[in-house]
Amino acid sequence: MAVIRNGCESCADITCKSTLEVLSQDIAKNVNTAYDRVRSRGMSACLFGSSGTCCRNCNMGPCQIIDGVEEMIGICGATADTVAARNLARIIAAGSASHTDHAREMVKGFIATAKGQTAHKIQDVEKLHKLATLFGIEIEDRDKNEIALELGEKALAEFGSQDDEPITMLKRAPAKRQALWKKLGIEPRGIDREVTEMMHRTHMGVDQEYHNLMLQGSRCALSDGWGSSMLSTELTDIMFGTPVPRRAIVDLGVLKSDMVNVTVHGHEPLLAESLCIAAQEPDILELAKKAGAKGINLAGVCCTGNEILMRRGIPVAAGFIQQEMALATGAIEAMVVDVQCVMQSVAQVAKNFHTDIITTNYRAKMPDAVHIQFEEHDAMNSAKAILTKAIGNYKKRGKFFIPEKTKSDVVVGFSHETINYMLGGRFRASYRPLNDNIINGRIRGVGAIVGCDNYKYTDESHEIIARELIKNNILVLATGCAATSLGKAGLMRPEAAEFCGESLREVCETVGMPPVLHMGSCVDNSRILIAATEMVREGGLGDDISDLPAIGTAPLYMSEKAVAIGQYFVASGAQVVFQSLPITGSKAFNQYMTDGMMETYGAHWNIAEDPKEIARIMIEKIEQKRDALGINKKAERVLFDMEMRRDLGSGALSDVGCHGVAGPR
Ligand code: SF4
Ligand code: MSK
Repeated sequence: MAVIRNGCESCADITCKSTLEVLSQDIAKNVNTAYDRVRSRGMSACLFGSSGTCCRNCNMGPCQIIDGVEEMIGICGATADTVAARNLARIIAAGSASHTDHAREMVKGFIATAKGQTAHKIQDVEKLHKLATLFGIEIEDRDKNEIALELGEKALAEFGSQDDEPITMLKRAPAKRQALWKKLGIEPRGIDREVTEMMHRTHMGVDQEYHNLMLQGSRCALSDGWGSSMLSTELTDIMFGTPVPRRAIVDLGVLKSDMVNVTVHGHEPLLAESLCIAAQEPDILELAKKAGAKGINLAGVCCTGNEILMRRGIPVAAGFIQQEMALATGAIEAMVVDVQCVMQSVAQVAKNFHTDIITTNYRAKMPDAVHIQFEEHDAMNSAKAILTKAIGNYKKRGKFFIPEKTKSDVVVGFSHETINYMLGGRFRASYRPLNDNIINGRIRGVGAIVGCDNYKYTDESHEIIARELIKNNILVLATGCAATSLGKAGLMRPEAAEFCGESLREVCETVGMPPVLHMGSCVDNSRILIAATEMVREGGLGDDISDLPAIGTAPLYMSEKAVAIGQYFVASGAQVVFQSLPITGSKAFNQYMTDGMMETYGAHWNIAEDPKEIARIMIEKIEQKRDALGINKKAERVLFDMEMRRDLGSGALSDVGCHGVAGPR
């Protein structure tokens, strides 16, 4: 029984309006949420677990280690430094493996599409040619599907490569960074190989030196960021279209009282894209009408939501922490899930209502859910079977509550290409205007807010950080559930320029863009790597990512994937700030991660709990980079004259459509 949602000692207060509205309804009185479970457990988290010093890597243990206490080292002699480093390295391996397995499915779907075996088509031929050229594939006078097939096969080979050659995408990084990785011996080879080697090196009695463990930790994370995640993002764009700015809506108010509500939750967009197509098929619409509904209302949850939001303008109902609340509306006929970030509790919440939880991937089943396997080669029939099941539930819907007024407008779809066109124009697409605006101080720098939601900290954290950053003229890039939360906060509308400092406001108003740019799902953090590389390539801001006035944060991280992302950012030269990391049980390792890594990578991890403190650190680091670049002379206030406005305005959102953004497809 769950009524007390606020005031829980182990979790932060809920401030989200739609969550509070839904949970205060009578129909939600039996819904048990993550907040309730923390409260009812009545115990705080294990200190050894939270500080990274519990080892269960062999059966002589588990061993709980206390740093500096001789009797409290492992039975095998492992110290707190070794155990904390091994544990963190395994988190990175698990996070990288998740992105990698997701990416492999996307590459296989891409190959099937190139062979004409799916309902999809190769859409972005320009990007196909660019990537094919990077992979050394001939493009002249060749059919797009033939090129795509060769590209897909070469991409797939990178997963299992046994050569000692670096993965292909690494060539996209700044030359100086590539040279550093080579010198350190951490250029990723086969993508799967780095995860396997990480798991091997953390087995009992293998690598027992934390610097050395973290070299492989970096290589493993880089194989994710510059390997699997980047491949996934790029091939998904080629197949489903590279995102362009479009308007959409987010929050629980996107559910519809007179339609069959189907939420799509998880990560791999192959399923979601197929559902989008199937939901418009005449036979499915007819079936919905027969059931008394006006049609099918698809809505996203978590990162699948971000994928279809970016490419189709399909609304997002909820981020990670709201998945139970979405069900508690009683208005959802089916929640269709695939992999990652699906709480097991959703099947229990659904039991209170007419809702089916439909698992669709053989890798991810759950007790009390219905399983309908999604077959990529028979995608339309799979998608129709899922929708038919959902339609069958519509008549069974009982009392429900949709917080209809709680929804926010957003403009999304800021791929790195869009940022290029947006500021430079389609015919002279470049990052020059962005770099120039950073150099002249109108934009002080770039802050990335990424990652999950987490019941442990206030759900306003993303918003607090973003508001501080834009107030201080820092442009914000967002991905994952952080992006959903910032959309809900109203910061992804061009009108949010009013919350910016004066000079960022001028830039946003001139271009017509929001000060917080939605760049996609959690695999799409690779877009941020590319954007950073483009800024370096454009010139004037140093010759490596570590020179840029840019920094990232995942303030409410929950998933192991976020740690892998944090480490590939750091190893790529970008500083990050997290609210916590399970490394504090080892003084030396903690010191290395939060300071010592600077010497190796020109970047390190920062830890701060309070969102305002996170923002302060981000601003301070950005100003330090500006000082080092010599661009921190007190910026004269330069008002935009007509010529400047023409320069900026000629590009962008007018070209790619932000003043006249696309609506939902
Ligand atoms: Fe204990 Fe060492 Fe085994 Fe870990 S590997 S459980 S520290 S004996
Ligand atoms: S879904 S990894 S909760 S961002 Fe990508 Fe959201 Fe974090 Fe999952």
